[in-house]
Amino acid sequence: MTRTGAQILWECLVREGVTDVFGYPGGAILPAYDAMLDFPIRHVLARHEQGATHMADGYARASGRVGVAIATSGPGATNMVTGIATAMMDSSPIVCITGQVGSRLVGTDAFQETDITGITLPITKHNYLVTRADEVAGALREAFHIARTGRPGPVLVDITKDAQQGSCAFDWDAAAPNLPGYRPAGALDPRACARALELLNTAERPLILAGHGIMLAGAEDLVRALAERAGVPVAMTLLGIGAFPASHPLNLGMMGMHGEAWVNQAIQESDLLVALGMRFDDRVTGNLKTYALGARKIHVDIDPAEIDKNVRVDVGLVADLRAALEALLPGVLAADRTPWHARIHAFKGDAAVRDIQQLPDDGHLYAAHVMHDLWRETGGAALVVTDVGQHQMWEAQYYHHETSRSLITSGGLGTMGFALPAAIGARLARPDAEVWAVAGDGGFQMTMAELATIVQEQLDVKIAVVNNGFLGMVRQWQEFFYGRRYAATPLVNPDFTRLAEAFGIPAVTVRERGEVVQAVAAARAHRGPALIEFRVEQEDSVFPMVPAGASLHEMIRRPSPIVETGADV
Ligand SMILES: Cc1cc2nc3c(=O)[nH]c(=O)nc-3n(C[C@H](O)[C@H](O)[C@H](O)COP(=O)(O)OP(=O)(O)OC[C@H]3O[C@@H](n4cnc5c(N)ncnc54)[C@H](O)[C@@H]3O)c2cc1C
Ligand SMILES: Cc1ncc(C[n+]2csc(CCOP(=O)(O)OP(=O)(O)O)c2C)c(N)n1
Ligand SMILES: [Mg+2]
Repeated sequence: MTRTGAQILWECLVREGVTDVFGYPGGAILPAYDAMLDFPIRHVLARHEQGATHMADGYARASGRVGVAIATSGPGATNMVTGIATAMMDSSPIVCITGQVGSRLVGTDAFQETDITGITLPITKHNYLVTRADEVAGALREAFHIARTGRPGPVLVDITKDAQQGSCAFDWDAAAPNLPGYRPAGALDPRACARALELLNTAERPLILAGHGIMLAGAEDLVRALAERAGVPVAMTLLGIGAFPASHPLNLGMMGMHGEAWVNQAIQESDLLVALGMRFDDRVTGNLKTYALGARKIHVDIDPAEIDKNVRVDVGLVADLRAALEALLPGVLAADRTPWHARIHAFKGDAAVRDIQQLPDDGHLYAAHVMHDLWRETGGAALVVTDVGQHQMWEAQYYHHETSRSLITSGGLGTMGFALPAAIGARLARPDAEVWAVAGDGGFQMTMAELATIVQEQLDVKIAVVNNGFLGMVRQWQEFFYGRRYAATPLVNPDFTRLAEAFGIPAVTVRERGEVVQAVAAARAHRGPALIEFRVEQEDSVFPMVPAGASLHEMIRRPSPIVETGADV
């Protein structure tokens, strides 16, 4: 069967199960776009290639399937860089396809030539430069295999224009991946398993640190079984939120820089940390020299590079988490750890009265209230995609996620502009889900052109813009650590409601707490996209906070009873 390289590209995508791709055309990828029309593929036209890669990423995180983005050479390819790095840091499986100048022009500074495989080498799991039609199928099949297996991640396939135009025989089977050096998951070491069980069964104050890898492994049920059988409380990383139900009695909440005080205190007092699919990010550990000094540590991770990388552990199990837990569970003894639970409960102390939720409506609109009301009004069942900043932390604290893959957020790279496009991808992946993009006024403006994509594709994405008139998270650091010198953080914003309306999206502004529920209800009742701008307190801060580099127990607690903000004085 003879096919052009461009036809082989789509034939392979279809056989890999791809139904939706996100992209932006241009000269070097035109043969591929032309061939696309003959295949059962839905193409979503982004307004910027960064948006297309975040869409593919959101699609992957919402569904567990590989997301696909496509762009032209040169500026199209370089615009993808931020989205690729975002996916790399958070282990998200995407395949990015770029057009490249003709193979004989490579290296001549041809029009729109850029060395995208060179540029993305450190931010992809793997990448390919394909210069012949007969290499297209093999590269694509490997790309999908590498993106989705082992520790997932982004793979880029750069295809020269002549490779798209040239013809060759197409043989799917002959193009099957053959990667002898690639071992996606290691075999379990029985001695390490036995040691892990010994530590777990004899611990008095164990704690599970639940990470993103639980969802990537599809091991939510096994983690729950482990926690329940052994009575082990569960703390979550930002990206682990949703892996264990928020309402479960063993769920403590988020750990780390903006984690709850009792969670960090429990970590510091624990005698065994069981780290499952998490990578001890610095936002999680604080100062490593003082991190959980009294605790033995078991670390299960599919990537051997993560074991002993930041935190030295007593037992490292390099394996897929599902396989590891299946092996461990039969040896886990049932245990009553009530005294430990009671101790953690005591850590909570006055945290409840410090919590902003306890405050009566004092006429101010706090972002935390918005998140709380959004949670209540959506019954905790929405798929929320957040941007980066204060609103992201408030969402993590006050929207309680019961189900896996219901919070999508850029954790490792912390990419502003992520929310809106990633929500588009999530909505396409899960058309039945109620999808909310929650963005700050700063980050929203980085990718707000994707409102046009939402309208063109007729997608039902609800949007909450949390407008505090600041690059809030940076302002908070300036307030705490730079003597309130607000260098380049105040924002003069457009009128977000009129902006949305210009795109054809209905919008309202909410200024008071009493209006939040009604606005959310109206947005939910509307079929199609809707935007709510929340004008929140301008100089509010996220608490608790472990200052960068401080020990986990040295938190700046929520002031009691409440933050006096600039507007109050
Ligand atoms: C403004 C801001 C503030 C933040 N504050 C906090 C905070 O307070 N607390 C917090 O927790 N985070 C915070 N973060 C996020 C933080 O930077 C990290 O992104 C996050 O902690 C990483 O979580 P993780 O280790 O669970 O996930 P990832 O970084 O995605 O790591 C997943 C791990 O799972 C492993 N894995 C993948 N697949 C499998 C498998 N099948 N089996 C076994 N293992 C697997 C991977 O190898 C990897 O080691 C913040 C981010 C921002 C932007
Ligand atoms: C692309 C990018 N540039 C800069 C930053 C640094 N940064 C982190 S949070 C933040 C402020 C975000 O402001 P906004 O979107 O208004 O959200 P808020 O913190 O006010 O909720 C900035 C500038 C970043 N994370 N990403
Ligand atoms: Mg802001």
